[in-house]
Amino acid sequence: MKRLLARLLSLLLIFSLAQPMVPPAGANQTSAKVPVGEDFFVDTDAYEHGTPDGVGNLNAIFVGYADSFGAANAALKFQLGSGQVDFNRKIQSAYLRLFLTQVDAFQGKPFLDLYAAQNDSWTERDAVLPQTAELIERITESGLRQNDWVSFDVTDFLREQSADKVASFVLKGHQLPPAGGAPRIQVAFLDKSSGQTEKIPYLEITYAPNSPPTAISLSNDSVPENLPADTPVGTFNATDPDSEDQGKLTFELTGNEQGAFKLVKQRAVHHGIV
Ligand SMILES: [Ca+2]
Ligand SMILES: [Ca+2]
Repeated sequence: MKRLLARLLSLLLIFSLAQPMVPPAGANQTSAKVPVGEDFFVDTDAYEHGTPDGVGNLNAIFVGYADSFGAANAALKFQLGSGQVDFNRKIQSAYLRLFLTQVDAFQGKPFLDLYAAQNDSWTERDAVLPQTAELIERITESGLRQNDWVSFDVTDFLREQSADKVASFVLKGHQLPPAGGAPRIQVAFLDKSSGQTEKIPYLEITYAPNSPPTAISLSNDSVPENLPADTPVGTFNATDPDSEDQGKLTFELTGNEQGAFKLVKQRAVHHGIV
């Protein structure tokens, strides 16, 4: 009787110490910052590396309408593979951020339209705008300030890039001048060729917090004495609130120095059998 009690206590101890393990891959990292990989703009000409913006910055990308150059439109591409973004985790939010070095509102009000692009095969060297897909967001003049960041919510589009792991965007402003005058209604931000790494476009991705597993249970936690070795005792079960961890929980036994119990069939599923 005493031995049985001791064994039961031992089993309870093991149960209390058996912890479901979650995959460690980048689990502690709450966000990722991805700098732009390709960027250019076109107006009457094409600018792989940008151009002077007239307020002290070289390598600027222009978007909008200027009397001397017509409509300027830009494209940006971000590489999301090679450890940049973990698509196995739930992406809570993603923002495209631009630091505006210049905002011109002469004879009109600038705005920025951000479009998705499905074609990722373009290069800044070719400087041909990829075809635009859906309009993701328009930011009007009140949201455009010189020497400040502007942020576009690209969460849904970024989640859709888990297959090809490349995100392409097109930025457009006014395509035609307002009636009369010589308008300059445009913004500028820095091409990656500027080398100003703190101010070039980037994506900021925030992952959903990872919660610990819940509802840990053992189907049976008592066993008669003197049974043959390897007699099954019970089955562990646990659930995890994070969708990316579904089907990936494993268990391990701790506090089992004497080897009285072992886990068999430890699989990358919810079940471990003591
Ligand atoms: Ca460039
Ligand atoms: Ca893509």
